[in-house]
Amino acid sequence: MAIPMQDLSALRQAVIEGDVPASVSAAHTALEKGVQPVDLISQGISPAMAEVGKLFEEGEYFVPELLMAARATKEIFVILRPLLAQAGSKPMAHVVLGTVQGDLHDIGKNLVAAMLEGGGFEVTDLGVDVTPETFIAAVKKRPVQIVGLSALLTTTMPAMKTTIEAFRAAGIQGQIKIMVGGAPVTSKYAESIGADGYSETAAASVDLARRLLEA
Ligand code: B12
Repeated sequence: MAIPMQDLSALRQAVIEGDVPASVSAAHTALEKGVQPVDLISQGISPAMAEVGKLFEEGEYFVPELLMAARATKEIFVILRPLLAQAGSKPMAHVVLGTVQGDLHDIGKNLVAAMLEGGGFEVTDLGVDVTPETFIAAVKKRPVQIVGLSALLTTTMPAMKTTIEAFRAAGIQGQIKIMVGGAPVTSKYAESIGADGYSETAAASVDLARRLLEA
C-alpha cells in the first residue's frame, strides 16, 4: 500500500535536521502506524538524504550536518534491518554491493542495500573503498548473481570500469550481472563501461535487479 508522503514528513524532517532521537522515534511511530519498512526507506529516508545533499550543495549545510543526517539514517537502519530480513523467506538471489576504490560515500549504497534486502535479495555489503580484488574474492567465495558498484565522485567513476575489467580478466564477468549507480553515473556511462544495468534511485534498483535476473 502506498503511504501518503505527509505521513512521513516528521521522519524526513528529523533526518534532515540530523536529530537522531527524533528520527528513531518517528521511525517507530511510522512502523506502528503500519508503514512498511521499504516505504519508510523510499519515501522517508531517500528523499530526506537527497534534500540534505541539496542543502550541502547550496552552501546551507556543512560536513557536520551531513554526518549527523547520515548517523540518523544509520540508527533507523538498526530498527529496519531485522524487519527487512523477516520479510522474505528464501532470498531471490545474492547481491554483492560496494562503493568502489578511493570513494568513501556510503549513504546511497546503504539505501540500495536496504531496499534490495526489503525486496527479497540477500546482500553482502563490502563497504566503501572496495578494491577490484576484494570484489573478485567475494564473488569467488560463494555464488553471487549480481554485483552492484557505487561511486559518488567523478574521480572514482573510472574505478567502476577498472573493476569490471578486473572481473573480465578473472573470467567471472559471464557469471554475474553488474549494476552501477551513484549521483554522477548515467545509463550512458554504465553502457560505455560494460555494466549490465544502471538505476538512478535505490527504489528503482530493486526492479533493476529483478530484470537482470530474468535476462
Ligand atoms: C554526504 C557527502 C559526503 C560525506 C559522505 C558521508 C558518507 N558516509 O557517505 C563526506 C563528508 C564524507 C564527503 C566527502 C567527500 N566528498 Co562528498 N558529498 C556528499 C553529498 C553532500 C551527498 C551524497 C549523498 O549521500 N547523497 C544522498 C544519497 C541518498 O544519494 P546518492 O549517493 O546519489 O545515492 C542514490 C543514487 O545515486 C543511487 N545509488 C547510489 N549508489 C548506487 C549503487 C547502485 C548499484 C545503484 C543501482 C544505485 C545507486 O541510489 C541512492 C538512493 O536513491 C554529495 C552531494 C550530492 N548532492 O550528491 C557530495 C559530493 C558527492 N562530494 C563531493 C566531494 C568533492 C567530496 C570530497 C572529495 C570532499 C573533500 N574535498 O574532501 C570528499 C571525498 C571523500 C572520498 N574519498 O570519498 C562532490 C563530488 C564532486 C565530483 N564531481 O566528483 C559532491 C557532488 C559535492 C559537491 N558538489 O562538491 N561527502
